[in-house]
Amino acid sequence: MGRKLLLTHINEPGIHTLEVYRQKGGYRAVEKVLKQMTPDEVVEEVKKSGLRGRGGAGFPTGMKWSFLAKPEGVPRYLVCNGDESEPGTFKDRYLMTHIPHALIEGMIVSSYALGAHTSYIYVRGEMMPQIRILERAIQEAKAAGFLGQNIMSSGYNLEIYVQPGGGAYICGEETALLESLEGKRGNPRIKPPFPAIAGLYGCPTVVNNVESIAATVPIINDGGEEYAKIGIERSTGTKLISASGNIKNPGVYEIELGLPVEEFIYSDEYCGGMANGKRLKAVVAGGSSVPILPANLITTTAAGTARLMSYESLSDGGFQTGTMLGSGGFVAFDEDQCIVRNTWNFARFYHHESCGQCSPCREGTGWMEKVLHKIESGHGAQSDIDLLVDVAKKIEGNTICPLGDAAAWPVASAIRHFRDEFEWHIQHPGLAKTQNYGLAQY
Ligand code: L3W
Ligand code: SF4
Repeated sequence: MGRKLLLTHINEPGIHTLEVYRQKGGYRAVEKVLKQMTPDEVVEEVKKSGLRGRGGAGFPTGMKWSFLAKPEGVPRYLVCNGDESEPGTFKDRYLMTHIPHALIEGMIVSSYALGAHTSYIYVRGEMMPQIRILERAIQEAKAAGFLGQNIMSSGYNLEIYVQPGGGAYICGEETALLESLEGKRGNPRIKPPFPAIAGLYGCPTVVNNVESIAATVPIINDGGEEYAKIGIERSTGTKLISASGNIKNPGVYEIELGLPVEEFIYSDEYCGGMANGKRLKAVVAGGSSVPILPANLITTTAAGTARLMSYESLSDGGFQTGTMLGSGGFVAFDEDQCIVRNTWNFARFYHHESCGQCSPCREGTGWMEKVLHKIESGHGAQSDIDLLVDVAKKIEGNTICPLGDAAAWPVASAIRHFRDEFEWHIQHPGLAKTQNYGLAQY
């Protein structure tokens, strides 16, 4: 059994309540930081842990915290990004639903480390049950003296507010989220300046994912060095993976980083193998924003070694043969799934969610959706494949925020690895409407 740090007590009846959470050792990290540690010592511990952002980019959390500007007399903010909208990703919702105090405790620890006295949890607007659960957890924590004025007689004050999201995927991009939190349309800002310098209301702000913030609790309880012993290379600790698609056991799993991908897919402890005796065809390992890989490349790296669930191993070989851990949205496709249709589905999503500020993304996502639909519906031409590659290339790296890249990579990688299937669709327009290409021709 892999080690669990976040989901250890997930099956404990009543763990969503303060009472049971405390019985299981909850709020020890708050006591420890407020009574025994300075804010800088907390930052140092998180740096030692090697924790990397769990929302998708994998940026070192301790380093992000140490970038926070501290001008005299200017408030600093911690904003938790709970806008989880990445297709294939549902681990933050799981954590907030079942063990909300893990997030609230992490918010207190992190806010203290950053010197924030007002912090926000921005939760995807559709997640009303989770918003209510968090509000209840905040009330409980406040009644128990873990929030408010002079927490545990430490002189530290903190209020946490839950803000329902604006209803768009782009509001999960950190600067769009800050715009939305300020009451404006969620349009991404140009970076730099990064939020650490000019964030919410122009003040220094750290934006961290739900899972990253919750991870600070075991880091403080056990120490950063202990946390760093788990995992592999620069991928330390555990990671929540949302597993879905044609597997036997879809769900949220906590893995030790470094677990072989093959074991994750086929072990009964995790996905349990492919459903209905089908064969694996492809995997999207980190949510819809990352390159798709065929079965052989998801289990083996460019160097011929076993591919591991880690930031480094999943991206081994770059975008030619690798993908990304991203937000840990692991979607497995079996031999019956149509790659062209799936790619069109993703493209439709990104076109719909593009905020429209930059031309390559606004126009390019629209073109990709149209051309993919043309191929999928049996009206494609051979030249459409190169057109798609060309449009994807023109988007990549030329936009304000990562949504442009996120729209381009799935298309470019699907064509790179499954070009035959796109060609087959074009050459068999009648068949393509009713049959899938399957694995037969590989
Ligand atoms: C100060 C510097 N701060 C970087 C900070 C920056 C941000 C973090 C990472 O996109 C990815 C995206 C999606 N001074 C700094 C600095 N920072 N340099 O570090 O920044 P960045 O730009 O690498 O990424 P990002 O804008 O945070 C996130 C991918 O995640 N993704 C999306 C997932 C969506 C969800 C969801 O729905 N919950 O997780 C999945 O793969 O494509 O590449 O904080 O400020 N010099
Ligand atoms: Fe908006 Fe797309 Fe530009 Fe991001 S890349 S700012 S979503 S138009």
